[in-house]
Amino acid sequence: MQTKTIRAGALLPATTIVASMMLFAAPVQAEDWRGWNIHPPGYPNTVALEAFAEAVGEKTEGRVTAQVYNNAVLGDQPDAIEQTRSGALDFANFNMGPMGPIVNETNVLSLPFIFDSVDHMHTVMDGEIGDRFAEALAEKNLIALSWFDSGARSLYNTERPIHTPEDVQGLKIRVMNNDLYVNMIEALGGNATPMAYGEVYQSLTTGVLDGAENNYPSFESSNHYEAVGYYSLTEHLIIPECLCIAKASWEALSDEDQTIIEEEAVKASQMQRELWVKSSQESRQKVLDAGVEINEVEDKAAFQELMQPVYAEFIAENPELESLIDDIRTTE
Ligand code: BDP
Repeated sequence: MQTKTIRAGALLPATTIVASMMLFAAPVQAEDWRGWNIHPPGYPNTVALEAFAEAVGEKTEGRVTAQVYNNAVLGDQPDAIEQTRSGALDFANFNMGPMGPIVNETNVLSLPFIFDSVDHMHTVMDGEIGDRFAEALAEKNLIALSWFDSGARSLYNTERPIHTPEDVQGLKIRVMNNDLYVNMIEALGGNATPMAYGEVYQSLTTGVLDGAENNYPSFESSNHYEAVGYYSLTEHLIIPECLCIAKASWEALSDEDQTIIEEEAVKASQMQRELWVKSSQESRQKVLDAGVEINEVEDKAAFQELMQPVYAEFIAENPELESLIDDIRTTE
């Protein structure tokens, strides 16, 4: 391409050459990136995303300026995933739960009790298996540059502490947008209601819902803890989140800027994970102080046992993903 332009230029009058040189010398138009975030200011993910945005502006010397829009003001999560896939949004922090309906492989991360612990999840996602998920996301136009923590999700409700699956019987529980979670709650005998995050608080206070499930920081920052009395440590889901860039925005970058942005995304995830630990402790204390009863679940195996049909159905529908499940389970 370049050789051709130069050769054609050799035949052009001098004035045209000067004019086109000026064009080349003109500063490259800065990219103004818009980033989606579901969380409020001060939340670990928000702090890390804002630090990322600031560092991107500085390190690219303004070639990319990025702004984070908090509290899902740019749309709820399934909608924001589509907007980022199409390039209408440039970057986002997405949970892999609502990603399942779009990137089928990521459903594996929504299988209850797939990870033994948050450490196990980190080992898996930071290794070769994490790269496989990133490839699957890239096929759907999402460039996952790093993985954020989202702790372990536990059930909470207005009615009673949950010690055994029987305690879930008949409870109306909100879940994120993914059929796997509907199957999960139904396998425990509850009634699952998929609902946007922003609508849950009101539904808890009006009795449309009896409960929901989430990690400590979200349970607290969403104010759901004000509406329910019991938080039971079922820890049934450990779902990673990505810092994702729209493929179109990514491909518009120079190699140099891609390197800068990737480095900053990795730094952001390190920061987010550190903040996460502290924030989880603080949120736990805050909800305790507010009078929420927190209980350990002694017999988690009883819950895990009931997940067998959920796994069986998933594997029957997605036989090609069975080896991925095995690879996660056998990663230490
Ligand atoms: C939070 C996740 C967020 C989800 C939310 C939910 O960080 O991405 O949208 O839970 O339950 O923990 O919808």
